[in-house]
Amino acid sequence: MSLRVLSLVLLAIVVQRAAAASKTKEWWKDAFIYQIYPRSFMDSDGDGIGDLKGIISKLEHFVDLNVSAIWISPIYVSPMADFGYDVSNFTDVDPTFGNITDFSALTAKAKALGLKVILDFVPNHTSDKHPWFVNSVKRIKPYTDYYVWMDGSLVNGTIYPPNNWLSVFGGSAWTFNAERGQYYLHQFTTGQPDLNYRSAAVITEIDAALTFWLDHGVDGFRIDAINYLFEDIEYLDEPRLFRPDLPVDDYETLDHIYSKDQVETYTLLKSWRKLLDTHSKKDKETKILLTEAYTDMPQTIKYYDAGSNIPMNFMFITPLDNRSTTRDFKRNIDAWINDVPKGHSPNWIVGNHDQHRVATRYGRKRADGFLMLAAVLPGTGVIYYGDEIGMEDRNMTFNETVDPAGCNAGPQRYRLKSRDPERTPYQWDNTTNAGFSTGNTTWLPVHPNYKELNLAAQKIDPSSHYSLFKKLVALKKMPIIDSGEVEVILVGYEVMGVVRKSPDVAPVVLLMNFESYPLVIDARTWMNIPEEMTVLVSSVGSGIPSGVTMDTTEILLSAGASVILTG
Ligand SMILES: *[C@@H]1O[C@H](CO)[C@@H](O)[C@H](O)[C@H]1NC(C)=O
Ligand SMILES: *[C@@H]1O[C@H](CO)[C@@H](O)[C@H](O)[C@H]1NC(C)=O
Ligand SMILES: *[C@@H]1O[C@H](CO)[C@@H](O)[C@H](O)[C@H]1NC(C)=O
Ligand SMILES: *[C@@H]1O[C@H](CO)[C@@H](O)[C@H](O)[C@H]1NC(C)=O
Ligand SMILES: *[C@@H]1O[C@H](CO)[C@@H](O)[C@H](O)[C@H]1NC(C)=O
Ligand SMILES: *[C@@H]1O[C@H](CO)[C@@H](O)[C@H](O)[C@H]1NC(C)=O
Ligand SMILES: *[C@@H]1O[C@H](CO)[C@@H](O)[C@H](O)[C@H]1NC(C)=O
Ligand SMILES: *[C@@H]1O[C@H](CO)[C@@H](O)[C@H](O)[C@H]1NC(C)=O
Ligand SMILES: *[C@@H]1O[C@H](CO)[C@@H](O)[C@H](O)[C@H]1NC(C)=O
Ligand SMILES: CC(=O)N[C@H]1CO[C@H](CO)[C@@H](O)[C@@H]1O
Ligand SMILES: [Ca+2]
Ligand SMILES: [Ca+2]
Repeated sequence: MSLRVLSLVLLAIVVQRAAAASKTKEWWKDAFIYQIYPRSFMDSDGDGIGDLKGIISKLEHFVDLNVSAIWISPIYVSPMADFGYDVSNFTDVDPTFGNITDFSALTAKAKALGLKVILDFVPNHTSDKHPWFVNSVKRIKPYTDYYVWMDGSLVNGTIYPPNNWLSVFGGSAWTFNAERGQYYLHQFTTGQPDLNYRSAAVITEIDAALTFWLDHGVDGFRIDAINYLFEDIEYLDEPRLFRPDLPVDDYETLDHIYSKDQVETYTLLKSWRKLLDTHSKKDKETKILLTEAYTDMPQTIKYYDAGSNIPMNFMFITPLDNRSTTRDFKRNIDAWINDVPKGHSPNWIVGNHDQHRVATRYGRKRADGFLMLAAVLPGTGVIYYGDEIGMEDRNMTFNETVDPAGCNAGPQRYRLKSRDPERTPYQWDNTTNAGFSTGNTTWLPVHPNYKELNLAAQKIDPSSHYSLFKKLVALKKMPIIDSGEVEVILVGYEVMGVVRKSPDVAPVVLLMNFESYPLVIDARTWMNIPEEMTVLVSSVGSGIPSGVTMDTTEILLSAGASVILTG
């Protein structure tokens, strides 16, 4: 066989592989998902709070970025004690955000634009204003056992909670209800009673709610706080941890062996998987589940087999300070790539509404590096609104604090707990309220840096965060990212490198300088890559222009800078 024929045969094989791959390709596997915090995205009516019509008016932004899906934080009817994570009706939209007609308009327009819509679902608890809870207090059937009710213990005429469990937001996880004469469990605020998932009626109600939204055109759900769904039925005290640095009623002072991560969770998730699958068949497109559980690696991986497509990987988020080393990152990335079960893919969460913004966690310079890492590694990347323009936290005074997690912590400690700093309005342009609202005030103050840091300014700047992120979305769709070999290499302990290789195509290489000083590195020797490579993208302020050819034996990376090379 001549060389020419051989190469034609090889080409045919390659093409065939690509065709087979694209047939089984799931839309969310080599994609970016964009989280919208609806109160803060776009306000259509000037009341200072973002809403569904606001989101609809900005859907083109996602088409422009070319992200695959938006995930919308809760929009359900809610007294807003926890800004929508306290639901009082699972099958209707809160008037703050609009109504169900607006929601249907949103999914219809999104569909027309080729965008998927994922809804945040909050199954652990409802609001205490939910009619189910109101009826449960009165022991009205069938609601009597919809919640976790327990008798208190009476000691010398005083009534005490059934056990020592603590709420995530501080204080006892139990609140006495005088009308019913019992305590109810609330793993979050007192206004968020935990549903009782040992009640078949509750499971039926929740299934009905999921079905309702699938019928309204959603492409999947992000399940909030899934590992809090079940509690051990013995209700024993949880072991105390030695934490003299914390107040005695701080959540972190207990080892939550009975109130979190119970095995029953996985069985319940499987039933939701089945429910979604019937709709996938109907719509001929996979409905997906993202699961949120801040827990250890083995518990997280188990969610894949129970039906989660994206058991959220918080490894970029949980090292909340700058102390994590390149070695820690490499170990964790390797674990995620190796431990994900066959047929599934990893995911990389850059930020969310519960954590300081990536630009604040890692500093402006390093933040781009984490977006680049989420793009270069295989699997799904998830960003939080504003990450694409490098939005930063805004400090709040205690008076400005509205988040229950911050308010409950009091004026001395609120900064440690409040999530308001990462929830400020989106910075569209340099006009009043950053173009977010025409109102006189906004529900949280706009970050004062909006005059310089905004989408409009970045759109006309080819070296902005926005321009960088657009290139990363395109990079994520390259076949080598989905299916090429992955190698994480430390260049010394100061630089982390990721090499992606695939037969017959040029490698893609990411280099991240973790240090706050410039470094000259010989990446070629460390990483076994070509001597000459072209810059695909670089972090803002790195001083490295896109498109230039670099000598990989001698790469200068300024403090915190990252670069992606190919060729
Ligand atoms: C957006 O992504 C799709 C694939 O998901 C691709 O076909 C299309 O070319 C991309 N659009 C742009 C403008 O890059
Ligand atoms: C939720 O709202 C819908 C629409 O207003 C209503 O039909 C339904 O009864 C409500 N559900 C509950 C449990 O109140
Ligand atoms: C939703 O609000 C719009 C006005 O914004 C109105 O036209 C529509 O009838 C409302 N739909 C429902 C179901 O109330
Ligand atoms: C209850 O009262 C008795 C008698 O006054 C006392 O000895 C005991 O310590 C009290 N127990 C608690 C838990 O306060
Ligand atoms: C991390 O470092 C950057 C500067 O490199 C700094 O701006 C940021 O505040 C630091 N974050 C923490 C939590 O220490
Ligand atoms: C925000 O508050 C923290 C903690 O008090 C402080 O270290 C930091 O400098 C403040 N940042 C700004 C931009 O004011
Ligand atoms: C905080 O608010 C209270 C009452 O609303 C007011 O009395 C106080 O002066 C405010 N403090 C600051 C620092 O703004
Ligand atoms: C905004 O403030 C102006 C001037 O104080 C006032 O006339 C107007 O009614 C206010 N608008 C709203 C929506 O509150
Ligand atoms: C506001 O932004 C526009 C472009 O988006 C720019 O032309 C204008 O100079 C900016 N104005 C100020 C005051 O910065
Ligand atoms: C991590 C976390 O707690 N996420 C959400 C869990 O649920 C609570 C209560 O609904 C929300 O406040 C959090 O945002
Ligand atoms: Ca509004
Ligand atoms: Ca629970």
